Amino acid sequence: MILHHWDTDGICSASLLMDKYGKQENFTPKIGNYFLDDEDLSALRNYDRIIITDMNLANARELCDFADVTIYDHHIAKRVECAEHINPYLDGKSYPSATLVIYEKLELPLDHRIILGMVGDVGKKILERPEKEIVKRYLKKSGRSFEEMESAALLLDSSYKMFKRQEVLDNVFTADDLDAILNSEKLRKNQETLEKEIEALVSEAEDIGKLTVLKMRTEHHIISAVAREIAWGMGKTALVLNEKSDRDEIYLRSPHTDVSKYIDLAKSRGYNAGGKKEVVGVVLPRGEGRRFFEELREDLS
Ligand SMILES: [Mn+2]
Repeated sequence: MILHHWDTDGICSASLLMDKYGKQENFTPKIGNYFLDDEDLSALRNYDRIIITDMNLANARELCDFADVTIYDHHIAKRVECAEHINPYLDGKSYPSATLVIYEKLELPLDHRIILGMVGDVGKKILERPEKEIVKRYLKKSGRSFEEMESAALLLDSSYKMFKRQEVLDNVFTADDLDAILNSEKLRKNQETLEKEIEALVSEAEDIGKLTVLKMRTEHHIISAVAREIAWGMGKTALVLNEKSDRDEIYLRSPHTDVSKYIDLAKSRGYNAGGKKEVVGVVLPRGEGRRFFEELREDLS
């Protein structure tokens, strides 16, 4: 059983692992959950061998109660002692993708999946990192363009953005064929729907001086894409609230200011929060988003 993240890097990592460990069943936590809930755990209880990739699951240890666990990852993480834990971060090394960890560790041939993992996770910025040499080597060898890599990563990411968990799982079995990704009718349809929706939402954003704010309601997993469009398009800090049927989400992105202190503020309120210097993502119980959104708006104004 291979348990993986729902994004391009997770899909490509699972596909690479199947080359090594054989075709097998795969699983992803519910989209948006960085942990296994009770339903997930009981579904996994039938497996005595589980490989986790591209996810730092809060409760991975629980799998060791019934399975041999191996982890291939690149996130900031603490060592899971009961598992075979392969993550260069544990030795202080930062890798742009889990696909690159797997590529090196298992000495696999270089193909598009290794590149897609990196492009999916870090985008164009990969061309400013030392790993750009690997990207260039692949593009030269294959005759493909960097733009094709970007398109394929967006297409694979469209499944989780549309909240299609089964489609994410299915994508693992076509990810070894780059043309199958690029020509997939269903993925293209997803992408079209998402682009239209993002464009419509971005046009609703309100410019209030130092800040651009947006309150929206969508079930799709696009808050980060919407905030990025607003922040980069307007050149201002973007603050976005999404009120979903089961939870509220807040996303803050600044093109120039360090906003990471708001991660701790959100955590101190008991909310789920994460991010980096320039981005903050917060998940709140349904109905609690508005108050925190107004507080952030005031503080940032
Ligand atoms: Mn990743």
